[in-house]
Amino acid sequence: MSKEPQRNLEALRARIKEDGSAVALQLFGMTGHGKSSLINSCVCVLKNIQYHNIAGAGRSDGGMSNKREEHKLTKSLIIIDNRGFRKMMPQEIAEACAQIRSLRDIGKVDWDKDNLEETIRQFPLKYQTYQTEQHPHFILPVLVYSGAQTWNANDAECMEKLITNAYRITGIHPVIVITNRDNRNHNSILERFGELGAMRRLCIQNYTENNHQRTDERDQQILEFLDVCIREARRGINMQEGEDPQTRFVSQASEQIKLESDQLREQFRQENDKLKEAIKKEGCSVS
Ligand SMILES: Nc1nc2c(ncn2[C@@H]2O[C@H](COP(=O)(O)OP(=O)(O)OP(=O)(O)O)[C@@H](O)[C@H]2O)c(=O)[nH]1
Ligand SMILES: [Mg+2]
Repeated sequence: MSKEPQRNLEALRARIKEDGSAVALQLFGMTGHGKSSLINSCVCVLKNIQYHNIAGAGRSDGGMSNKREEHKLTKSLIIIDNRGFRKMMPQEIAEACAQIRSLRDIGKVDWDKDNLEETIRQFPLKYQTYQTEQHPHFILPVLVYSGAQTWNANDAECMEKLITNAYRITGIHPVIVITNRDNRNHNSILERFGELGAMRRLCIQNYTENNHQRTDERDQQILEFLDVCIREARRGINMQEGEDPQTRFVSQASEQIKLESDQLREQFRQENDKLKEAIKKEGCSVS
């Protein structure tokens, strides 16, 4: 191989490693779409080391990710694995918003639970971190979708909700990663995300347990993904310049509390309607 492409790869790798912006790449996506594999790929390519399944990608015992787990990529860049969405119900979207708003700890993720209590518990704790130098990294949402999947109307609706919410919170669109680039579906999925307004979209072939032979082409895809993420995060950080981080956090936390309490109210209303219906069937009247 000519030395030129290799030099380009090295330059790209060095640029990413030298960047000092405190950024957390927060992964989202349906279960089994390649989030943990993306982390494995980033670690081995960026550190230029042998592939290891450090993020616990698709184990044969079915034990896929059920928690948020941080992996350090450089001195200032981290990537956070996530539990995969199951159906992208409203609760799952609300929980994703809480993560993007820095209102959740690393650890177990429960998409189905009503988490208003957790938001209220986290609010003062995270608020305090803004009074120290330890305040959270800029969170860049990254949405992972498999190019081997067939796109359907439900997917479109759910993905749009996530993209819109992430944009409202961070001021930038999530970065979209289409995995399984070898699958011929990937181009049409790329277009669908474009129709939803996502600006930064990349197709990659992850390194996996069955296929982790390093190639320059695949290394390049991963490094370009990280480079795009850093540039997008910097854009987001610049947009927030001049805003007081603490005030911004309070406003975001208040929005989250409103979102979760509206959802709870709607849930109670539906349960109440069901109850009234059941009582009516029994022949009693309810006011
Ligand atoms: N061919 C191919 N397989 C992939 C790719 N990415 C992931 N896989 C495979 O897809 C399966 C699921 O990948 P994971 O990385 O565990 O998916 P995940 O999104 O972390 O899943 P959850 O943890 O359940 O949310 C594994 O068997 C991977 O080897 C890819 O780009 N190409
Ligand atoms: Mg996983």
